[in-house]
Amino acid sequence: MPRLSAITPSGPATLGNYLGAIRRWAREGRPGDLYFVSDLHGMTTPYHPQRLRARSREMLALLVAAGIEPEQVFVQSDLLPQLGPLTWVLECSCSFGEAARMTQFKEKSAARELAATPVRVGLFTYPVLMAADILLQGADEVPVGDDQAQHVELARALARRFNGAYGEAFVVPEAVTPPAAARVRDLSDPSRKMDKSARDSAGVLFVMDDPDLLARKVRRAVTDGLGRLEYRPDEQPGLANLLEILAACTGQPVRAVAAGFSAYGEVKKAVTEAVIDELRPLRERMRGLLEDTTELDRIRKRGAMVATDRGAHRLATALRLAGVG
Ligand code: AQP
Repeated sequence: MPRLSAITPSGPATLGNYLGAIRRWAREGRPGDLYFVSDLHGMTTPYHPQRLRARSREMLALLVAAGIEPEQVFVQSDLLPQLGPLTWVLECSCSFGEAARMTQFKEKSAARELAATPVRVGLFTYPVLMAADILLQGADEVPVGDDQAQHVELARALARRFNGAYGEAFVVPEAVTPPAAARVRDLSDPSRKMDKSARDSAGVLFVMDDPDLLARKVRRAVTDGLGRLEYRPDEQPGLANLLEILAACTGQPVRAVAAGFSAYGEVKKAVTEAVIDELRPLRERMRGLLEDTTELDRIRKRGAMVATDRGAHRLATALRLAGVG
């Protein structure tokens, strides 16, 4: 049964997105799985339309460049004609209190209120849109981190409620914890994860950064004054992050990687080389796809068609059972 995963084009893709998610999707994905660029989720906080469009294209190119089968990828907004009505049907099954309990909404809306910027209704309702993403495709497994598990729980509750009240329309999905993957941290502040929409990008390695810039960012990575070449994430988080990146790029156990060095400078040099080697072919394939507009448009259209076909009967069933359409 299919698994569904997504990446939001809220900023340029980072090494964290690649090592922690996309590379794994490409290596471990099964034939029926689907991967999408969640551009509609990127509208829940202030954004620039042209930038969103450009980043969505880049993300689509990245998924394909990483080796995911082209017919397994799509851009979320291409499914708007289906997602719109399904989201409405699900919103009419979701209580206000249920949506208001979403921890991510509480945290993000509190942060916006603190900054005196308006909280968008879309930020409140987007977990229902996420339920529509999942239920439309009949995904039964949704690999998510802790921060998204509650949203999958909501999708489960809505699917069960609809099926119970109106008749069987949806597969009840399950949140699955992805196998331990690299958790890449910000090079300037290893207490934070490497984040594509970080305010300060000095410690963020972007997939499309050129080798000189990658080298500069790694050279300036925060370490410590202890001078101990060991893997101790609690005591030496900056060094541990560099060693983890190196381990993820070279496929070696992190402790084995740590044993090979006698100075921090050597670690940084090795990380720089490994990251450049890891990203170079990816960047070249991505650039090729971004330049070949016809090919990328063709991939996008085909992905949208596959996903639309897959969801069509489920939407039709849901609308019929709900007494509309
Ligand atoms: N630093 C990271 N290390 C490992 N994995 C990461 N992921 C994100 N950052 C790291 C994984 O990338 C996938 C897609 O992420 P997302 O678009 O859903 O958003 P996110 O998790 O919120 O990622 P960002 O980069 O931090 O973006 P913004 O700035 O939008 O919040 C997910 O599988 C995620 O685990």
